[in-house]
Amino acid sequence: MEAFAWLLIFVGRPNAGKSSLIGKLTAVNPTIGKKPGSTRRINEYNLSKKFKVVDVPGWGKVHSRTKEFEERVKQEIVDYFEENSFRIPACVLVIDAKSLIDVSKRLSKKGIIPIDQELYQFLLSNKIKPIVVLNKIDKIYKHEADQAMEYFKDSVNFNRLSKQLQESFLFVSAKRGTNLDSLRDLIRQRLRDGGVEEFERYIKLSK
Ligand SMILES: Nc1nc2c(ncn2[C@@H]2O[C@H](COP(=O)(O)OP(=O)(O)OP(=O)(O)O)[C@@H](O)[C@H]2O)c(=O)[nH]1
Ligand SMILES: [Mg+2]
Repeated sequence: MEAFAWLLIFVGRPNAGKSSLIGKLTAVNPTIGKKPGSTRRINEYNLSKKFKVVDVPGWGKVHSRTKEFEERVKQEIVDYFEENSFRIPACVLVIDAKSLIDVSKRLSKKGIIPIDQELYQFLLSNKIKPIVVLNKIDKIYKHEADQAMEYFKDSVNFNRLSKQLQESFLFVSAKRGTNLDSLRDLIRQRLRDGGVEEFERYIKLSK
């Protein structure tokens, strides 16, 4: 049987920058790609014998892939979280700030719950306290980033969240390195809260 390990997970839509952030914050180098769908399966990387960082494929539509592929990936992710939620002290929901507004507004007009919000609720329902990062802020103006953040917070009923969850939303740029120290600190805080502070040292800005 596989030895027990704690998990730090990065999830989000295709192309949001999950693999890039893992590359910046840990010693592992996952595949990064220009096109959505670069990460094809759930990849677990050992940071130590008892601690892994998990790079998850994008949740949602990838143009070059079939509907069946998308559904299979979603099911794998759902199963993975349901099986492992008890050993996930920290989980980062990565959102592409630029596409958030475009996509979300279009969908919510049609009465469809946008994917990033759906994912957030899904994580909460699995007793996970997500850290939300709006990534790629180097690509947009500050007022657009603020607007995207407000929009996201509204759609997940920010005011009703616990104080700890409310303090777990931040802007970052994996590309420029903006605010990655704050992200690192939040992840470390979650590890401390989960009683696994011995793994804090694996979360550092190494590149
Ligand atoms: N401008 C900009 N580009 C970024 C940033 N973070 C990631 N990217 C780029 O976005 C693209 C996707 O990055 P990945 O890290 O592969 O994204 P992912 O979420 O792992 O994607 P999938 O595995 O396909 O779900 C790459 O071209 C990255 O270089 C950022 O902060 N700013
Ligand atoms: Mg990836």
